[in-house]
Amino acid sequence: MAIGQNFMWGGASSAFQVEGARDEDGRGLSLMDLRASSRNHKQMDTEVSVDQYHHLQEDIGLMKELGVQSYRFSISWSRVFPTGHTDKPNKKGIQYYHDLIDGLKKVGIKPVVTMFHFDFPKALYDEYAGWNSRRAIDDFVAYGKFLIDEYGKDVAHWLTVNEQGVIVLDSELLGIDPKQDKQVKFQKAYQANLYLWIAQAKLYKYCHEKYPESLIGPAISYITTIPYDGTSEDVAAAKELEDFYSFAQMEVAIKGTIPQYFTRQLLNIGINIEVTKEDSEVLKQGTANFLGLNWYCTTIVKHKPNYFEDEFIFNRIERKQKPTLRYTDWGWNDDPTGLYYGLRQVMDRYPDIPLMITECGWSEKEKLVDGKVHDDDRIRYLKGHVEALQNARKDGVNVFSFNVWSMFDLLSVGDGMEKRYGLIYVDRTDFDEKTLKRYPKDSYYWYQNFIREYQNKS
Ligand code: BGP
Repeated sequence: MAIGQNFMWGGASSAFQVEGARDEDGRGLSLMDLRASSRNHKQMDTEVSVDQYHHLQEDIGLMKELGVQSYRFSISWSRVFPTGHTDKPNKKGIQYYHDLIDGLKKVGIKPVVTMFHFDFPKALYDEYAGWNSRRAIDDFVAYGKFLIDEYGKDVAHWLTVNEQGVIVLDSELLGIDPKQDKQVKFQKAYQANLYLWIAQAKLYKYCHEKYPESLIGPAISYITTIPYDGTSEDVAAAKELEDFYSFAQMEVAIKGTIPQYFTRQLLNIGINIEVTKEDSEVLKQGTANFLGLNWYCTTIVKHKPNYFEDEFIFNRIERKQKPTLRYTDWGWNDDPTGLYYGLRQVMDRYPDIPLMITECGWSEKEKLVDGKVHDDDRIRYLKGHVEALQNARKDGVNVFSFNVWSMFDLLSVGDGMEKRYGLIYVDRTDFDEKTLKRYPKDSYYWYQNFIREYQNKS
């Protein structure tokens, strides 16, 4: 694809982070709702969130005005199937996503649809402990096949699972008690990791058979990992962490085999994953034909003195900051060259696989003043990253879409409404729903102008 041709500039969100309407129209609860209600007061308020459910047409209108070509969102499994099982569909839930997809189509925006973005149905968790059981594979596959059958004629880009690397490390997302013994926790989490891989392989295969033209793959948390200084130990540590955390996920999706470095890393800490012959066959037979990359910042690592001991990679490094880089209040840096370098690395490994940036963004604590938000730091971050992406394309990287995280202010997974990412401000705080009115920030107008100019040039 030549530069400029059919490129999709867009924005992203996920169901529990924007929809609200938690208890409406027959929706069932998810594990994210439980996590939310275990927090103080209304922080992480999935009950209302930023209420996209009731602002759908207005939000689509704002995206149309912005001039984007894609909107990445996720489907809430428990809105479509409140019990998690496909034999009990929720008509209103199914209709909501038809309305969203049709609404986008009408204004020329392509839907990029995530099947599972952290929000596992509570009912299935109560039944058999969710991803901690092999039974989750069949239920997820049935749900995913339903989505492909129901929406597939209007959806050309599917993302199966969002950030599996994060799900496995944040055991609450798997319903595993975070206070449990570390060894037990990791054993369960990495076994669940296998079940997630198997389920996705089955869906890749199904989608290729049913819609050979469509693209389907995972949304990987890709953290480009940089050595702190020039020592070979730091270079090796950076490679090992990046391989274990990000590339192992890509390898399984694209090649259908579990890399030895991944298995060895787990064996080092006494974790042995049960992989049957049949599992290996399933992984081989179903592979992704594109990759979504959630890319925010680089991680800069320094090795610890015990570097060559048989220890988990996470314990053998420390994360460092570079004074030359800007950081958000949450310690995420602005390092666009890291994106360029990361994309080059992915191209080296998978030259034939099209890539999409499924998330990329800058967080701030923000206040509305006279109906405006002057988010210059976000503009600077985005400018740098779209430029890095274009440089990667000039060098032959087949990246065909960039989706800003996030289109609207939404519930941050870690920090509720305090940590804002949106191009569009939503008038609410953690503890006060306020008016929920939408206000385009300065970055919205910057992006609008950028997209226009890009189109005029190409
Ligand atoms: C990714 C998730 C998103 C989003 C983002 C920012 O891990 O896919 O859902 O939230 O990171 O993270 P946070 O909200 O913790 O700042």
